[in-house]
Amino acid sequence: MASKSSWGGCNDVSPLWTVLNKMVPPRPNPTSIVTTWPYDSVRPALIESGSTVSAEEAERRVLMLTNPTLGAPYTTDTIYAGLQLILPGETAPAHRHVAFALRFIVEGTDGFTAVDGQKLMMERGDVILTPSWTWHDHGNEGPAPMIWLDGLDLPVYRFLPVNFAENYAHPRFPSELVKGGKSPLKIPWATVQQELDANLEDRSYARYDYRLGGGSDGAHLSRTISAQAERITAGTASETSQETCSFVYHAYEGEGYSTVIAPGGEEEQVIKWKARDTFSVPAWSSISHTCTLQSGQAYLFAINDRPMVESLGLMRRN
Ligand code: 1HN
Repeated sequence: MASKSSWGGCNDVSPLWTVLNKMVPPRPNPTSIVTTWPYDSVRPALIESGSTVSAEEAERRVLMLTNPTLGAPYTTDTIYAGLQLILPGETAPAHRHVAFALRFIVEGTDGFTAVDGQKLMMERGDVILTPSWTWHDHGNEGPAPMIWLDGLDLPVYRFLPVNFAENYAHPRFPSELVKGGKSPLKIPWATVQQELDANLEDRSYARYDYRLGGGSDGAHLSRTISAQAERITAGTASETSQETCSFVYHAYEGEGYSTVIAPGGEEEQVIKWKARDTFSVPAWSSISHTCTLQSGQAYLFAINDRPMVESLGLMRRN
């Protein structure tokens, strides 16, 4: 039973004046905290899960990246992320749900996601979209494990409880390989890196916001969560930014560190990263990325909640 509140002999009322400050704080106050998931720690556990449960049995064999202050499904206050494994020959059966998903491919070849009949092959760095209520299944026709980072808008459905799912009658939804591999539901890494590397000599830092259709004026990848990628030249740091968005960062290539000051916190946290590491950044954190390579570039991918924050008129930045 829910805990009872009462005041002045009246049931189911509670005095606002004792909690007003907490409800209307002097600055944005996310509950989630900066958390890191080094790939060297998560990968062995994920591979172990491969001998514990099959993809078919699990439906989705995923290690969720859970924020310690909130637990599942929270990686940040608004974003869910997890690492999913499909072994050679396995199928993750077809289903559909209201929640939107995007995937960033971390390792493996010849894996696929089929979305409403389009079979999309997965390659490292690709982003694959599963829009709300589209049938989707995954498979691995290659010789090695396929691993990717899932981003979903699941936390949204804790306050808008309208998410639900349906299983397809068969493991696979009928699909056909997409001709030429091109689809609005797949954004290859090469196109993103091309954007980031434009004017490489003039800019030590670049950010690319993923948009539907690829142009700079298209819509975000969904109405809830989207993604961005960043490039940092060796030996340089990005300017510090602070936004009312939260982020799940994933290092694509290179090495470096990010310095983060969470809202209300005085202490700077230094998050060291290299390729395939993941870390969460709460809303309204001050953040700057440094690439510690001797030469070349580091590339970061990040899932963000920009679409929600913008469309609700809540975007603020410094
Ligand atoms: C889901 O459907 C997938 O389709 C991945 O691969 C992760 C986490 C929670 C709920 C549904 C997928 C998920 C999920």
